[in-house]
Amino acid sequence: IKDLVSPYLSSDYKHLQKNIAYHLEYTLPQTTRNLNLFGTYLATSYTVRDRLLQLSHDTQKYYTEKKVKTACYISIEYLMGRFLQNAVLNLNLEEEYGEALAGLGYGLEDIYDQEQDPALGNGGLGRLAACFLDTLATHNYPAWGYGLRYNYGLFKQSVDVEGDQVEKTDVWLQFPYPFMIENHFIRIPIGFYGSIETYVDQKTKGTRFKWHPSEYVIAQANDILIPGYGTDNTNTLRLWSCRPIQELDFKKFSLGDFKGASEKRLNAENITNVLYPNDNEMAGKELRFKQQYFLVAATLQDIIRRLKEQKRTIYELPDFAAVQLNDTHPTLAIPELLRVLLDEEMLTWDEAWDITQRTFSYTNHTILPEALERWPVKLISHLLPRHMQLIEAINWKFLENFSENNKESGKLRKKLSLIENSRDTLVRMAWLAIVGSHKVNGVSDIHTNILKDKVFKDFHKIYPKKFINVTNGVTPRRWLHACNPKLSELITATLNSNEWIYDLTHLSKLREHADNEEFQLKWAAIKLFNKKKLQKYVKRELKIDIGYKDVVYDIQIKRIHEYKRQLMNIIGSISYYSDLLKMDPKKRKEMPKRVSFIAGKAAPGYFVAKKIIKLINCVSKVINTDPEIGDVFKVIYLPNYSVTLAELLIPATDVSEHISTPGTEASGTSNMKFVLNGGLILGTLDGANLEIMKNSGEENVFAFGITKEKVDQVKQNNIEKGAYNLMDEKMKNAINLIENGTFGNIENYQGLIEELKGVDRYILGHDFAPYMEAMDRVMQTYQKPQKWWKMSILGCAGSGWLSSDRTIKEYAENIWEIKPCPLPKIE
Ligand code: 26M
Repeated sequence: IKDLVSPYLSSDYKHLQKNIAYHLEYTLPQTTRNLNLFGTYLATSYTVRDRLLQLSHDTQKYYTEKKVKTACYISIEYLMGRFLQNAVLNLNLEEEYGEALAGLGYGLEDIYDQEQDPALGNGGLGRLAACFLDTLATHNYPAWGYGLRYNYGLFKQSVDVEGDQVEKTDVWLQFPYPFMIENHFIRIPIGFYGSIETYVDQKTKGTRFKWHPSEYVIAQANDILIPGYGTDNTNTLRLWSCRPIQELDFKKFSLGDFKGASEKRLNAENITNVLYPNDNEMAGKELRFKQQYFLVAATLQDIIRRLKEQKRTIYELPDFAAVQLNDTHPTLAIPELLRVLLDEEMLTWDEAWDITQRTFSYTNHTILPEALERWPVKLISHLLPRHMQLIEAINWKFLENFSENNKESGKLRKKLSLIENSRDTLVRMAWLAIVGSHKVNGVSDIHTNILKDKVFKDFHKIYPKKFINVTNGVTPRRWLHACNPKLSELITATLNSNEWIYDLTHLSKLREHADNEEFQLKWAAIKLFNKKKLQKYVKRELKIDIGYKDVVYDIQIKRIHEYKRQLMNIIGSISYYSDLLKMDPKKRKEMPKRVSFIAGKAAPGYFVAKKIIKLINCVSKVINTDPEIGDVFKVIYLPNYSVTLAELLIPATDVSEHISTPGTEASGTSNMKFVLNGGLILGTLDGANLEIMKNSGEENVFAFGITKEKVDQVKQNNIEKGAYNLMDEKMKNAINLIENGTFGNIENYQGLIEELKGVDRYILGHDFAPYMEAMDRVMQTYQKPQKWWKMSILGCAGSGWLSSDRTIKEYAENIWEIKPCPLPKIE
């Protein structure tokens, strides 16, 4: 049968044209006689999808034959970015598609530009999941991604005339999304609410339980195929969407115990309607909890179905799938699997618990207390009564090991308990994830150490080997090869090979060119080219004229959060502006030029973050329109930050800011992307900054500020003496400018300024002077091109280990115990 379809998939450009024409005429309501850009993008995408489907079929068949163990990554978010360019590059068909489309009168770039970003994630956690999928396919690992297909992704952001963030719904499914394939054969019933039946098992005479949900919905599979770079292996990202149960589904799934009790409510809400826009903060909404259960219940049924299809027994589950929980959001998978094994597969508790622990592992991404998930026992009992019962049983059996006898161990039991008795009775999801997994990992050295010594200290004492570090990484395919084609070409030409694209350690060979003037000039010319592209974008979108030659492009792009300290950045800009104003105009004109870019969204309910955005915009307006300042200094806020915008910004950056309070940013991943693209880092001793310094050389990073060990002392001082009394004079002056109305009515910023003067939780005041001093070093260094470009090249040369390929190898070897399984090449 394969011979029937394979000729259709030839990669000759004339053939591609025929395929595109076919889809225009027969898949879309279009014709080849009146082409348009969007239609051609869709038709082109369908031809790519055809090829991926073929490869995916081959891949699944091969994995089944080889009986491989598979990694299953469960994540409530995936921030994939655009698909078409990535797929075309990974399939190595860029030339052919270029030619095919040129023949139809279109440029490849313009076709790529038609695609909108699927924004099914908030930030770092979702983007990391996307990088992992690229690596897993590229390195031929058998793997599945599981997530949710939200109808509405992360809101679109604009800024109004007052400088406030405005949110608009992201209706990404209003047009066809050609890379997502609804799989009509995979529909899974998911139950909620209901009651628990207790009965005696006739064989063993033991008590057994069965959950009878009173409501069901259907989980519908939507598959996105994930191509690897330079390989035929093609994995699947399966996104579940929720649909109401129909008469037919009842018959098919024979849900005999459904009593028709609440038929009306079945259609009342759609569980996968919207992505919660919180990042590093827990949204304690019932619907969010339903999303989490819906995701894991569908995923586990799917995994077990695939296991049984291969005629393997449930006891083999841990050798069939390694299930990674991306943060605690999918932690309900633990009681859910236990329920299936006990109540449906009729295993004993010990058997079921052993299988569960060997199947799961858990990654923590944050230590911020407000982000640690805790759900009310009341809510769980109502929605998932059997699961609550099981969580209690897990807790009880776990705490059995710690005696109640004396005061000390009583205290310990309280700390270890999965259930917290505060004002509300709450389940600590991270505790549940730790107890139910065989491995727990942090995402950078410093972060893992904090987990071991502080956040999960008591658990670390009990299970010292369970806790490991796996430092994050980023895919060099999207974050260098695709987004910075000129630099990619230069590296390939210099190293005489493109092997670095899938083995990034090859970049170390760039070290020998770091001092070479000719090479430095080529390197710098590419940066300038990318800056010009950004400068044009700013002119087109914001109608602001900025320079790009001999101007430092300084950027901070990430979600707006107090701990990330965008506020310190903008107060720094105010201070710099006020210094410039005080200068002799002649001297001012000779100052090195800088544009300071900031981008990032604020969670709609995070009022402090929204005030920070407003302040940035109001400061920007004053500075950018001040004739005294001219092009010496500009502050630009770029609305609607996205993966696609990052692909434009990162290659154009001279220096990027990663300035979180030490001990708060688990890792950060954009810092890695900047270094990879020859950007320098201005950063604190936090997250992955520290490891970048270690690998690229301390002298190649503009580091500043205290170590995390000193943070508590500074905070204490702030509380005792009042932060304002300890604050640096320059910062006081800048705050004074805000207070006297230079940037609009002070009432707009009330909460912000009070916090800074009072407690200053994120110790901006303490770090302000070193921050300004470090920025000064940046500006001074930029005046010495040979030094600057050497730092830039050495940074990149040391970034081999920042590849997610290295990260995934560690997961595969130390946690999942899976091996690459490359499809044999057919010549
Ligand atoms: C939780 C409950 C309800 C609604 C939303 C959430 C939630 C969603 C996303 C909580 C946290 C979320 O993301 C956290 C995150 O992105 N953390 C980042 O993870 C990156 C990858 O490991 C790290 O590099 C960043 O340092 C870390 O902040």
